[in-house]
Amino acid sequence: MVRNFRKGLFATTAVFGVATALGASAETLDEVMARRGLTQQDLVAAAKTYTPTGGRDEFIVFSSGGQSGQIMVYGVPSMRILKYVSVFTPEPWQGYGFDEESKKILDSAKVDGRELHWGDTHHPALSETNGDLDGEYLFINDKSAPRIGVISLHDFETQQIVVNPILQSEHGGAFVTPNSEYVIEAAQYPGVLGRGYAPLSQFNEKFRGAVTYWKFDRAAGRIDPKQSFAIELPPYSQDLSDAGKLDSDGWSFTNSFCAERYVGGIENGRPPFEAGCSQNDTDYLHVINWKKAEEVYKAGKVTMINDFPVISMQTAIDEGLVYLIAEPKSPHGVDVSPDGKYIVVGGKLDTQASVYSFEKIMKAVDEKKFAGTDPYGIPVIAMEDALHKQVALGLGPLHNQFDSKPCVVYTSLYVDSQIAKWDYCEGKVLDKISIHYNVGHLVAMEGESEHPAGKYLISLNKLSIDRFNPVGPLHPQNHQLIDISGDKMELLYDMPVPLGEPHYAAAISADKLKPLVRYKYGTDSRTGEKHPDAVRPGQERIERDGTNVKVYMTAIRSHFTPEIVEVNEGDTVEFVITNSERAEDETHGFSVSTYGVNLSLEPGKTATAKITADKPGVFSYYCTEFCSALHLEMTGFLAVKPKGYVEDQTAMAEGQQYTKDDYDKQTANNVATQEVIDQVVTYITGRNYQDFPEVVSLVEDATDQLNFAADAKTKAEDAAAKEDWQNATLWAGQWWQYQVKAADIGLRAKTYLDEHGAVKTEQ
Ligand code: CUK
Ligand code: CUA
Repeated sequence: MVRNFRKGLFATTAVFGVATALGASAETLDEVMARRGLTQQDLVAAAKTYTPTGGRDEFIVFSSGGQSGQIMVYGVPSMRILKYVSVFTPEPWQGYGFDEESKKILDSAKVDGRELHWGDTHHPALSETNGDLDGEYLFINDKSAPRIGVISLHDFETQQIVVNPILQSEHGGAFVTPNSEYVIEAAQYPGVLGRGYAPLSQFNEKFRGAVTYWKFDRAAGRIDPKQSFAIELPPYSQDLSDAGKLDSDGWSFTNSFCAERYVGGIENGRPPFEAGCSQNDTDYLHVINWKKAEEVYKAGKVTMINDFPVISMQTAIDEGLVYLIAEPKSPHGVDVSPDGKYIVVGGKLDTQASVYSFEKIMKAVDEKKFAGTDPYGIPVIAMEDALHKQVALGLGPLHNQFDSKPCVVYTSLYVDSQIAKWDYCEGKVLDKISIHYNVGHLVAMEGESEHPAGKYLISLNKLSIDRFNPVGPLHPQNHQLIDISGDKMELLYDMPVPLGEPHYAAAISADKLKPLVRYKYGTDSRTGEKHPDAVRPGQERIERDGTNVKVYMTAIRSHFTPEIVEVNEGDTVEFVITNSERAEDETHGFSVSTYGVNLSLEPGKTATAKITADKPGVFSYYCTEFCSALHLEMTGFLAVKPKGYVEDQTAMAEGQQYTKDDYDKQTANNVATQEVIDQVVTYITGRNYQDFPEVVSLVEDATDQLNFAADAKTKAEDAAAKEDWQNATLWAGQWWQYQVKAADIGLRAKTYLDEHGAVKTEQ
């Protein structure tokens, strides 16, 4: 074993030697190009996206996961997927919806008492400070049930889900105001506010849309429903929204696609919704003064619906909160330019994109220059009084994203399967690129902030048709990476997305994200607070209160404490487990066979698995992450005694008997192992390791393990003094286990120092 350690220590150098030798005899670049049929242009694209081993990405994308109810996180330009963050859907790997802590979040996400096991995520929004992305929080909507999820980017976990009390359907969320004061959520399909009933024949009178402004409490990192409000809107089928910024800060914009207020009914011989909702040439852009609406709400001029404050349409008209502007046929995306001066709208059934001027809109509002009112009395501003430019782009303009270059915007053309690059100030097309196929949203790096970062654009395509190896009738979607740094757009990479149908994605500079490496000891990750039942090693115990059994447990490589839990049939058992590791990435799992339990215990985290022991038997629990060489040994038994079972007092029969020889062999091995550890320690402490925070934390971890080793050593020696060779040998074995872990961490630290150019220090 000792020899193996030495091998491990020096193997790295040998491996590098071999790799170099192989490289010399490998194919040349020309040969690879010929064999794979690659062009010069392909090579340039590859060089722009290829990320060598150990390399990191410049941007991080948070893509909606559509029907999965999750969010997909990937890097740009490599397009490597890094994580799925579960929001509305249980996800076993991360224990989301399996530990009691996260079940509370999913419980609070019930709608009308109904537990929902999925969500339709469309629009992620990153939190902003002064109009720029700050990398702290992420919000996302569920279109199928009107909900918003709040994700902390400190650990990429869902912290909260709020259910909209008045909407039955939503789509125009999540969009944030420039200091994340509010998260905007607009309705989609009209309903009776409060999810009530009215006959469809009274659609015009009883059905409504609305926009909700969810107050975000930055200090708490949560939406505060008690400070949130909504504004009642006509039943126009509101669609996307965006918040104003700079010049237009304090205002928000929401479009709509069925101002016809058409109600279909194919079964009764009526033309379908699609005919009735696209009959008129225009729909309405809603222009809303949310700052003023906030004052109106605070002044109490609201109606309570399902205990939620709603500003009625009449109040909104009286107070001058809402205006309408005609927008071309069945619009979809509405996006405010980085300087806040323009609002760009794509009309799905129009070939043009329309650019509205905020200055002109304000002029009409100030001069009360209206073309009339809608059927509900809301002032309508004439399109020509608000329009800056209209530009013919192609068929099916949907969504818009802004470049770092002034006045440059990119618009997706769904029907044409193209992206148009154009100048919204001058109103001219600059370039077009074909994509494969049917693009929905598109995302440019930080393209929604006041300071877009440019460089890359991703086309989020709905269909992939024939792009990838076939996997049956259900195809992945296709995210295509486009280089936008030059005058011409350049397609770089296709990424299949096999999760759900992504709609929008948000992209941020990677250096703005500062996620945790480990939790503070004993953290309930779902609240971010200290878990009341977290224990440290040595404090583990089993407590019984009637038929409730609580197991205060720790997990560390490679054992749970306690390892045997005995309960009675019918007991409720709660395993509250703290991962007492400090080492980066040393996550343990916890499963109880046949009981449907899986926890994810990242270093420092505390989580609870709760079961009803309704089936007598002996069930193993085990760690579900391959955490060390002795991972398979990270196990234990839950013994569920049948009702009325009478104990019989037999002592534990050992499978193996140990002698003094065994003990001596083990201790000799341990002493030799210690020499190797000492060498590694000398190596590390002989270098400026304290300049490397990563290494400092590894050294702390190793020190922890060595302290455990010392403790096991004492136990072994005590047993040996009593000539109890059984326990002496077993404890000596455990002493060695801790040494192995310390050595493993020490080697990680040594490798890190070697790779990061640590220098020798004076001893
Ligand atoms: S929507 Cu799907 S492509 Cu929900 Cu933003 Cu336009
Ligand atoms: Cu812990 Cu495997």
